[in-house]
Amino acid sequence: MRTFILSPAALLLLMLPLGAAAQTSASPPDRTTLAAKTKAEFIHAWEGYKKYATGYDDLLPLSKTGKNWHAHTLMMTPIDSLDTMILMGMKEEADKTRALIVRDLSFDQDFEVKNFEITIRILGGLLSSYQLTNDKRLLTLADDLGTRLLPVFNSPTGLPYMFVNLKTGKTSGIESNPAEIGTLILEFGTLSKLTGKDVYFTKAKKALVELYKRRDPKTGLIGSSINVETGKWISTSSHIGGGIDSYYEYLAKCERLFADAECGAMSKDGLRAVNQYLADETPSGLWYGSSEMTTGARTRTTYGSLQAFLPSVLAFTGDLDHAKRLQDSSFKMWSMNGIEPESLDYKEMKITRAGYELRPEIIESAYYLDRYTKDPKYVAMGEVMLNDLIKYCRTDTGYTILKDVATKEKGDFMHSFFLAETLKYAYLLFNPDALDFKGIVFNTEAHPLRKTW
Ligand code: DMJ
Repeated sequence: MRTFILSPAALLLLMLPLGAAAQTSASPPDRTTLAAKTKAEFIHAWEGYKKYATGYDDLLPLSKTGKNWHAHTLMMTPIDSLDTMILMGMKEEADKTRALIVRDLSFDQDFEVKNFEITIRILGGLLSSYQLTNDKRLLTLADDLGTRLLPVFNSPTGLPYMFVNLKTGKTSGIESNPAEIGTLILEFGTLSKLTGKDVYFTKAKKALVELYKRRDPKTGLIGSSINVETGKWISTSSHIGGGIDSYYEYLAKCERLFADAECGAMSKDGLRAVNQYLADETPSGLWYGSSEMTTGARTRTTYGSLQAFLPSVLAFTGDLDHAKRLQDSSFKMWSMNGIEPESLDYKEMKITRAGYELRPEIIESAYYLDRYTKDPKYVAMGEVMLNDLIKYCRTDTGYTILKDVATKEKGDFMHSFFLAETLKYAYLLFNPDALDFKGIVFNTEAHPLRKTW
C-alpha cells in the first residue's frame, strides 16, 4: 500500500485555487534566483558527466563511470547539452565542448543506430547548435549524418525502418510506431532548408503523410505499432503515451516551422480525435487514457510522465482550456509522491509503473503554459519540481533516475535528455528572456530550431 505525502509547497499549490497560489505564498517565486539555481544544478550534472563519463554517451552516476549506446561513442551527452550551455550563457564551456565535438565526432561507424533517437538527439542537437553559433562544421556533421540515415526511408511504403547501419546503410526493424515514424520532419526538414537538399524534407514529410493516411477512417485515431513494409497496423491500441506522443507534437510544429498547411490540417484532425476519444473527464480532473483505435472504446485509464507533454502541444495549438486542466492533473500526479511515476491509473489514483526517468515533459508543459498565460502558478510549480529533483534525484556525481517514486530508491543512469530538456525547460521557465520563444520551435529533445528561411 503506497502512502501519498505531499510536500508543504505542493500542498499549498493544490489547496489554493490554482493561480492564487503563487501570489499568496509567503514569498513569491523569484525567477532570477531560481534560474541561477537551475544553472548551478546543470553545472553539477555536466561536471559529473565530464569527471566520470568523458568519452561515453551517458553517465552512470552510482557506478561512477559511463556507458555507450553502441561500439563507439556518438557523444550523446555533449551534443544534447551544448545548446543548453549556450542558452545558460556558459560561453567558455560551450566553446570547449563544441571544439571537442568537431574534433572527435565521426559517423563513419560500422554499427546500427535507432533512427528516431539519433535524429532527435544528435541531428537536432547539431542543427540547433549550428544555428546558435554559426559554426558551419556542425552543419557539415549534420549533413553527413542525414545522408547516412536516409536509407531508412527506402521501404515499399515510405514509412521508415527503425534501424540503419551508419556505414553500410543496411536497414532493419520493420515493426515501428507513430512516434518513431512521425518525429523526423523538424530535423530533416530543417536540414533541407539549411543545405538546399530537398530530399530530407521530402522523405520525412512522405513518412508523416503515409502514417496519417493509415488513421482509422471512422475515429481518426492511430494505433501504436505498424509494419513499415505492408503499412498494416500490428497494434490498434491508441493513446498519447510513449510510441505515439511526439507524432502529434511534430504535426503541429511542422505547420509552424515550415508554414505547411497540410501538416496543420493533419494536426487539427489528429487532435480532434484525441480529444474526442482519449480525453477522460473524471472526478479527479481531466486525463487522457487509451482507447481501441477502430471504435474509440476506452481500454485503459493510465497516464504518466511521458503523457505530460500534451499540455504543451494543446497550449501551442491554442487549446488553453484543456492544456491548463491537464497540467493541473499532471501536477497532481507529481505531488502524490513529490516526483511523478512512469504510469498512474488515474481512476484508482494508483501507481502502475513506479520508476522516474528524469523526464522533462511536465516541466516543458509548465514552461509553455507560463509563456501563453503568464500565470505565476506555473513558475511556482516549477519551483516545487526543481526542489523535488534536487531532493530526490541528485547524487554527489550528478543526477540519477529513480526505481520507485514512492520509496525514492535510486537507479543508476543519467539520460542525456536531463541536460538537453529537463534542466533547459526549467531554466527557460525561470529565465524566459534567454530565448525568443515565438521565433523558434523546439524539437522533441528541446533543441530550438529557428526559421531562417
Ligand atoms: C526524450 O528523448 C524525448 O523528449 C522523447 O520525445 C520522449 N522521451 C524522452 C524524454 O522523456
